[in-house]
Amino acid sequence: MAHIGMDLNRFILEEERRFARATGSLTLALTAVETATKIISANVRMAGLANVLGKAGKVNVQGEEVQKLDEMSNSLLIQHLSDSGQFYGLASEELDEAVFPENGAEGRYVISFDPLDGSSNIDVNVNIGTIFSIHKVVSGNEEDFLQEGSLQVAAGYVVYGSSTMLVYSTGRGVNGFTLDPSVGMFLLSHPNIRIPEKGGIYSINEGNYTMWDSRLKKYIDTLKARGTKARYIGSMVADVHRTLIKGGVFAYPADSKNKSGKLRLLYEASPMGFLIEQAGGRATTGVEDILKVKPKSLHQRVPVFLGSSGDIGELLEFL
Ligand code: AHM
Ligand code: MG
Repeated sequence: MAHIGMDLNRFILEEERRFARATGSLTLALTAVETATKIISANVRMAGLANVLGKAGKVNVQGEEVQKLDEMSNSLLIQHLSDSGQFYGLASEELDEAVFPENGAEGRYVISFDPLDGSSNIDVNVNIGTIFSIHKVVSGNEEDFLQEGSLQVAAGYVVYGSSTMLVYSTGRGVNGFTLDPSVGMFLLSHPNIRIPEKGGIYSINEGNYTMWDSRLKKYIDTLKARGTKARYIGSMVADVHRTLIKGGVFAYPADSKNKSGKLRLLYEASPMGFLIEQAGGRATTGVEDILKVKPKSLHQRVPVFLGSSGDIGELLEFL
């Protein structure tokens, strides 16, 4: 039985054991994500120092060239996920095209990920994160990445915040693990996360207000008139993490400049939508459920509205 403090590896193993036909492949796949994100976390914690030490000729104290944190995170994930042999293909927000690792030919899964989301926040010491989404291999080509979000076998994120947390779901609820840096292990800290049915917070970049549709303006004006709290970090992982725990609405809508919004379906909208819905909330483009959108391309963008079911229900009445 899961209990507070249980380590992530044991938790994943026990979850997979419940399936009679489980092969252990998903466990190995998730463990590769865990290992890579632990290393990314260690690098994020060193980021300020690495930048300072790296300023002189971009070489750090060990004489190595200082790599940008988002490039480093991307390389680490590609290396560890490829090495695991569990992934037939990888798609990264940082790469134009999908990668099909040599030793992944027998891999049962494809994974899409945003290696370091919220990268504009790196330099100002604000929370950032990694997001991932896993689907089964069905056709053995790029089409495998273009499956609906509802078909994800697992999705999750790691938030590099005041502590590092890994939150994931395999379709049986959402669980959160906090990294204990003294032993280097993720330990169960937030079992069975449920998003409140109604929250008192809205999260949107209001700098874009003049470019919004009048119906969205009216909705946000209504929340303001009611005295609803506004919180916007500008890192989706951190904003969604807060929404998951405290409830409310997170939105990145389409506007007159960005007709499909900013966030990517595969790397951001779909995995976060999966988690929010697994926790009892709702995720929509304003027109249809995010998890029902059939992706057309790897880097497709969609408008995103997600959060407490009560709040999203009200928002949809305005839209
Ligand atoms: P990134 O993947 O390049 O970091 O961009 C995505 C980020 C999200 O984390 C966040 O929700 C959004 O961009 C913030 O955008 P804006 O600065 O336009 O509000
Ligand atoms: Mg991103």
